[in-house]
Formats: sequence, structure tokens, C-alpha cells
Amino acid sequence: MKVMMMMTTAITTIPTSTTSSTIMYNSRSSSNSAATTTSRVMLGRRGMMTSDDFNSRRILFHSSRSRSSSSRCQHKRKSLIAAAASASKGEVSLLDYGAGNVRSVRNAMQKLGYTVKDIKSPEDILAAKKLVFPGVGAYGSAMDILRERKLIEPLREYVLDGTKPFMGVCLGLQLLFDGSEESGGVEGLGLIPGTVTKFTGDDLIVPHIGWNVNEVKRESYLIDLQKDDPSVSVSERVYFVHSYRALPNENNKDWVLSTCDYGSEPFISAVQKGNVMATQFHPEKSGFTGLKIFDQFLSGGKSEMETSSALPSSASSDAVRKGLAKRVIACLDVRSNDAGDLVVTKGDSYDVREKSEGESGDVRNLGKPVELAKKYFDMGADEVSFLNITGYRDTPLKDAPMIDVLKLSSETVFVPLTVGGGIRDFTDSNGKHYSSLEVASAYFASGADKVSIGSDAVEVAEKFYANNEQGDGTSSIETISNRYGSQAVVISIDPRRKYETDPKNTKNKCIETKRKLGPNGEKYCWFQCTIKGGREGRDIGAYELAIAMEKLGAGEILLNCIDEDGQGNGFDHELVKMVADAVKIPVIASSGAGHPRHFSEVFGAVPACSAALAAGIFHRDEVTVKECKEDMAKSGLPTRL
Ligand code: 1PR
Repeated sequence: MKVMMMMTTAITTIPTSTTSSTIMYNSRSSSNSAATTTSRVMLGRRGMMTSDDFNSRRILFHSSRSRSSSSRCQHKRKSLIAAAASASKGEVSLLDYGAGNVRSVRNAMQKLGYTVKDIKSPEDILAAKKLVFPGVGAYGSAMDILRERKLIEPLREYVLDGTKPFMGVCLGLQLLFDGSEESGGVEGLGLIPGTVTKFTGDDLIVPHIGWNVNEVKRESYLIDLQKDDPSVSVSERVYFVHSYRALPNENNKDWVLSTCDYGSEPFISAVQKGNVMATQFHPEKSGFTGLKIFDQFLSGGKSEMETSSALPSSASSDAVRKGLAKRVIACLDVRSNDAGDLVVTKGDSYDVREKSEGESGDVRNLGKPVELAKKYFDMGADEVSFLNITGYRDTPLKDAPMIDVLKLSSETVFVPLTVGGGIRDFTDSNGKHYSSLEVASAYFASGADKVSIGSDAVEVAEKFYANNEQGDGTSSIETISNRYGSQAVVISIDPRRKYETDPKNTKNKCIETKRKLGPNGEKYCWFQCTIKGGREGRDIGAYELAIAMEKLGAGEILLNCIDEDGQGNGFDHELVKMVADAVKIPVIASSGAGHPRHFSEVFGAVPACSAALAAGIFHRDEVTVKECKEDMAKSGLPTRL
């Protein structure tokens, strides 16, 4: 898991309003004709919404179970939320050493009714009653920070004592081991025998991103099993994101609570010895299954939440219920409309304005970002992406509402959140310079798990090829992945087809297309990258861009397609195959979903495709996430139902 922290940079200097009920800000558009405007983040049904409004709202739960069991579970879950809204159930100490998105861990515990206390000194660790140690970052840097803050010995003492509850998450599990080969070999806390190593396996897609199951080795209150599973040892799916892992061996077998199958051999996905527990996966990003895990930890196994449910008959095969699930992602394209309100919009081939008699009208308004994100979480989306589609126009200061959107969304959405738009170096209207790393840091601190880079990636790739296929270490992709890990950097590609009569007419990789011939019957095409939301085409293809980005440290590709965007004809399999075959990082197919079977079709046609994303069909309530997943399950695809 190559991820980093050292987040004590200038992120707090980015002026963002916090969770005020009315988020008003002035923004000046430099390249836009609009002069200074006042934008409002419209967040609630009744208009403006505060985070308190969100806390007091009941969570509605996605469920694939029968109606009666569903309402029983909802009742228990509602009681839980009601309890959370009343008196605190107790205090839990959080060791936030400046890693990436720790906000979600904090939100999860608060949602469960606990008061979170931050560890500020070595003494705070020993005084803690319950300790949570989340980790997003690179192994070496984490150990450096713990050492600098003199936290290593108190941490060891707390864990070795073993009487008070301890929960490590992700890197917080890995650091318990002797060391890691990450960052050239680093010593860990030395509490569990074994060394953390990188995934291996032929043609393995790394990072291991997404929802996978645990093979539970012994009884524990921590992890729920899938109901009706004949093997009775397989857990519900939980969310993983990492490139390194620890393997079980003779010396650590009394620690191993569960393993997960990915790569050449199963790795340790959870450990427990008495009150000391840790998970490689992220409970705070694993929906209600994950919240239940935290609740069990915090209550000492007395949680009353019910998450385990009988799976539908379509999930009866092992192929569906086990293994890394193909992900279904809901995407929210966000921008200010002409009245200055931040809205979710959706275009046809990137044109987001209403059409009347050929005239271009208002920006289409399909809803409010925070409300829709919550809706998709409740519907069972595996991830939610926010793309600020006019992020290229102005400084990200103009996009401060996206920070507030993230802060509010992360209080109610417990699956990964990606944010894109305007992730680049910039100088604000006061002449102050911000690096892309500082911009990304502000988003991570606000609740984003990944940032998505569009226009800037094209320019970085052009420089990469001009520089003999070398990075110079200063690009957004390199700096953000070095600090936060490759899994935190998504590259959003916006290509359109460019037809050629002869593939030799371009330096970019061409295919012979079967899907759609060119306007003059051309049978060859390449996929031209664009910047600024498709407004400017560049002489580099999606294939070349993806390869450059993987080499520079990106962790995932979000592959849009301007030709198919909003058309409802299905994903462009030729494009997805070309890119998925070119890289060994996860590829998300995007643009063109119009029917649940389009998801199954793209995963069937391109087995290397890890996830598929849609926008319009979900916003217009034409198709639900559940319908897409049921179709996938019927097709025998690994699916989180
Ligand atoms: O260039 O780093 O500032 O990022 C800008 C981001 O905004 C990029 O990720 C770019 O893809 C996105 N973007 C810019 N303009 C538009 C537009 O629509 N005018 N949206 C835009 C891209 C593509 C998907 C869409 C899918 C699925 N939208 O996000 O949601 O195509 O749609 P569908 O299911 O309805 O077919 P930067």
C-alpha cells in the first residue's frame, strides 16, 4: 500500500467555509464571461442544509433482502442512528497522524454515537480507553511521523498490554508487523511476526481496489458472515484499497482472523487477539457492513445492527458471491447553473445545456449533489464520484463548495468518494500559488478518498513523452501519488474518436473499428484526448495517456467517451478494451450506459475492466443501481449485492 501523509502542508491555508448552513461565497470567473457571481450550495430538500440536519436525518438502507427482514433491519439501524443522535455512548481516541481521509473514520464513529478524542501526545495513548489507529499513507512515512511524535513506545505498550480495545485500519494493520518492503524496506512496530510485501501474480491488477470477501478462520464477533453460504466462513464484502499485504505464516497464525484471496496467495485481511484487532480493509468505506464492524469493536461485540442478509437467488453461485466484485459507480457531474446554484447536471456528448428549437438554454439541473450522493449510497452504489466539470475555468477557490459537498457527503456516505475538476497547480486571484498537492490535500481532508485529474494529466503526459518517457517528479500525478499513494490518484480521460483512412496517418495507436465507421466510411480510428471538458483536442491518444499515467504513479483510469456520453447505447467496448489491455491498474468504463445489461456486457466483453460508471440513467430514475447489479449477478459476475 503505497500511500503517504506528511499532511502538515499548507492545506489549511486554502480558505474554505466549513459546514455552515448557508454556504455563500464570491467567485470571479477569469475565462468565463460571467463576472463575479455568488454561488449557493443547495443541499437539502427545503433548500440549505446543515451537517446537523444530516446527522438528525434517518439513514435509509439499501437492502437486497426480503421486505420483512429488510424492515426489521431498518428498525434496528434506525434505533442505532437515533441512539447516535442522543447521548454519547462513550469516548474513543483517534490517532490521526496526518494521513489521508481520516474524516470518514471519525464520521463513522460519531455516527455510531461515540465521542471522538484526538491523540495529541504520547500520554494520550496510554490514557485512551479505546484506541483507533487508521492508516492511509506510505509505511516509511508513517513510521517516521510516529517516531518524531514519540508515539512508537506508547503504541507498543498499549497493544502489548492487550486489555484495552485497539483497532488498526489498513496501514494501521500493516504497521503492527515487523516491517514492510515498501519504501525500500522499513521497520514496523514489531508486534506481529511477518513482513508486508507487494502483491504478486501474473497479470494482476494492482492496487487491489474494491469489494472483496474474507475467509474467516475462527469465531469472532468482529466480522459477519454471508447468510446461506454453504461454506459458512465467507464474510460479506468489504472495501479494500492497497498494493501491499501481509501473508499468513506459522509465526503469526494465532493472530490471523481472516484472509482474502487476491494475487498469487491469500493475504491477511484481519487480525485479532483478545481486544487487539486490525483490518486490512476499510470498515469506514464498507457501507453498513463496515459500520457494524466498528460498532462491534466499540461495543465489545454487543452491536445490535443487522447487516447480514440472505442473498437473492441470482447470487447463488460462488462466482457471484466470492472474489473481487466488479464495481458500479454513480457519477455526479457538478457545476454552477446560471443562477449560481451548485447543481448536478448531465450532458449529451458533454453539452449540458437544455435544447429548445436548436437554441442553447439553461444548464440542466438534475438535483443537489449531497442529496444525490446519499441516494446512491442507499441504493447500493459501490462508489460515488463528483466531477466539477468547470474546474478548468477558474481557480479551485471558486470550487470551495465542492469541499463543503465532500464534508457533508462523508457524514452520510460510507463508500469511497472521488472528486475531480481543477486538480492542478494554480495561482489565485490574490496572486497566491497553490500546488496541485495542496489542492488535493484540501479535498482529502474534506472526505475524498481519491482525486481525479483530467486536463492536467494530458499536459503532463505530453511532457512525459517529450522528455524521453520520464517524469520530472513535479507533476500532479507524481507528487500526489508519492504522498497519498497511487490508489488516491485517478486519471479521468475524455477522449473522442478520430477516424483515419490509414493507421499510419497518426503516431497514436489505431484500431480497426467494428463498432462505428467514420463519416466517410473510414474503418480505422484512435481515441483523441481532450482537455477543458472536451473543448480542446490534443495529439495524444487515450492509450498513450493511460500508459504514461501508470508509469508516473496513477492508480486508476476513469475512461469517459465523448461520443457515447449521454447516448444510452452502452459503453464503447473497443475503447475500454484498448486501454484495459494497455495497463495493469484498474480501469473504470464510463459514458453511454442506458440499460442494466450494459454493465454486464462491458464486463463480459472486457474481463480486465474493473468497474463501470453511469450518470444520466441514475439521475433520471430510469435504472437503479440494484437492477444493474442483479443483471451482473445473473450473468455470473462477482457482484456486491
Ligand atoms: O479537467 O481536471 O478540471 O477535470 C474536469 C472533469 O470534468 C473531468 O473529469 C471531465 O471528464 C469532466 N467534464 C468536463 N466537462 C464535462 C461535460 O460533461 N461537459 N463531464 C465533463 C464528463 C463524463 C462522465 C459522465 C459519464 C457518464 N462527464 O463523468 O458522468 O460520461 O454519463 P452517462 O452515463 O450519462 O452516459 P479537469
